[in-house]
Amino acid sequence: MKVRILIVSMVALICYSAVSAAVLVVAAQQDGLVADMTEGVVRKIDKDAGKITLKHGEIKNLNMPPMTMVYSVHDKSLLDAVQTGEKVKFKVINEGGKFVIKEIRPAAAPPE
Ligand SMILES: [Cu+2]
Repeated sequence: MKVRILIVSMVALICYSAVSAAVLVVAAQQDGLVADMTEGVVRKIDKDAGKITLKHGEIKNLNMPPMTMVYSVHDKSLLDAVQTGEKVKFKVINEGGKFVIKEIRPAAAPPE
């Protein structure tokens, strides 16, 4: 009888863990914490303001269709790696309603 209770408890615990993990992944995706690299072309760089204008493809983690728009960067030094007119790959997240680029690099560069 004790063994049976133990097995039932273990199964319950495993199910609970699996559900918790799945819920966390979904929550992270909705917050944009799990972000894919998106392709884009640099239209304009404003280093003083820490902003970059990108013509970008679909951004799956933000559910955003292709368009041209201005983004803030997490750190102004990120802008040193790219140039106007260049094809880039970037990672953007939604930080409390504000889209912030966390990572950006020339599309030709190998991933780190
Ligand atoms: Cu956009």
